Amino acid sequence: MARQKLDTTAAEEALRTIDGWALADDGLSIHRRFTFRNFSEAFAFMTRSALAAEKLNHHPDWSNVYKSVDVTLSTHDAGGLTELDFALAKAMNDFV
Ligand code: H2B
Repeated sequence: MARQKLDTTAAEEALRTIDGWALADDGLSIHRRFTFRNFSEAFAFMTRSALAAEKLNHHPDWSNVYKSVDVTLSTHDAGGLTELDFALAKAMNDFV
């Protein structure tokens, strides 16, 4: 999958295809807060997401506090957003 940096227009277009994610002010990343019923569900989501990330060889910047998981996606090698970020965002949405 392309690790080619998307311009802002392409990123905004891709963003419309995934629920719940927002573009950072600098346009270089997307983020979403996932909130679950308890820690166990939050951690199960992280486990599934981690396996999806490994498959894509594309990894989230994230943090977990109790039942919420904050995720930021960006392609560090490209210095911004690529198709990979949107592929991982879609995969994560499917685990909710
Ligand atoms: N994850 C993210 N989010 N951005 C990257 O640029 C990236 C990655 N690069 N996971 C990958 C791994 C790269 O370092 C390896 C060598 O493919």
